[in-house]
Amino acid sequence: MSNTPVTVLGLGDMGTALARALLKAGHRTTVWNRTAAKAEALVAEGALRAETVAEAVAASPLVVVCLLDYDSVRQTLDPVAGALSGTAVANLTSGTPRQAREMAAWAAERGADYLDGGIMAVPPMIATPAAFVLYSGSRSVFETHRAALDALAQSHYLGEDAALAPLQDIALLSGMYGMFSGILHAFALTGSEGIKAADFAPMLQRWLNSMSGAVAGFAAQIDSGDHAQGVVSNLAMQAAAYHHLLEAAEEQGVSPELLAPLGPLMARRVADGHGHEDLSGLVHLLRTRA
Ligand code: FVH
Repeated sequence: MSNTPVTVLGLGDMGTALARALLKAGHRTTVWNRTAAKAEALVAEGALRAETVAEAVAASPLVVVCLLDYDSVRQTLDPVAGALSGTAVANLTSGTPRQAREMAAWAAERGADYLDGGIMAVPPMIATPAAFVLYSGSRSVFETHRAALDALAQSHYLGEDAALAPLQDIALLSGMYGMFSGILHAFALTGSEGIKAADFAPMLQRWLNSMSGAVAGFAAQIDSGDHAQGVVSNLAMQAAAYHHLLEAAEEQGVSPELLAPLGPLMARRVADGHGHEDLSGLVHLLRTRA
């Protein structure tokens, strides 16, 4: 169904970008926000303002929720729970896999069709080719409302378990923050000798681009369980070299706190007899739940 009427609950930076994308794609877009003034710009662009959550939910078959966290989602939806039967709820609020499963159960008890989503974009990226959204939960909501969802970003449906989208969203963000940690440490280190960040940045970017090629190799080793497969730089060598990173930080007066946790993990894995393998074997030390 194209041009389905859509309601957007939550007009923070992200909710506003989502509502604007829906308007631009020609959807009748009803908006609600706790602080009503945030709806004004969108209303000027053609959105319909709902005075209450109940009015907003009644306005459209698809309700996109983009609030701060799952507590605010429950605070917003609890009072209208009785009116959700038959409504498709696409909750794009960030949360954990457990929260998504609980929200899906809560929605099912009220007869609502629930789709969870993880937005892999910042607001200016919405409705550009760079943005994608991970979805999990009701396949029927995803398929029925695909056109509206595609107006926001490229859509990826991961499966019926509502936890799948937040799990992979958080995994992607974890990878990102690991990379950001290394970037910040690298700039602190070069800055300790007065090298301007802008001068070092192109080399850092080149190195990270080339090292991102390791992702596929690690994945093959993790899936096969053979961490020695195709190893180029073995763990024993890397553990010894990693010590230099921590020592250099100390010598240069840079805190090693963003880098430090990896050192003991490498040492443990080498001590356990895996020095000939690759770094990918560290996943066994991270998985504390069988
Ligand atoms: N912005 C980003 O870069 C990221 C990208 C990836 C996905 N996240 C997640 O999207 C959710 C919303 O993020 P946001 O950027 O829109 O956040 P804010 O601009 O801070 O707006 C928060 C909205 O939530 C409303 N709100 C907060 N608490 C309550 C509550 N108890 N009851 C009802 N509404 C509530 C708030 O309303 P108001 O303060 O304007 O009245 C805003 O509408 C989020 O999960 C990100 O992690 C964004």
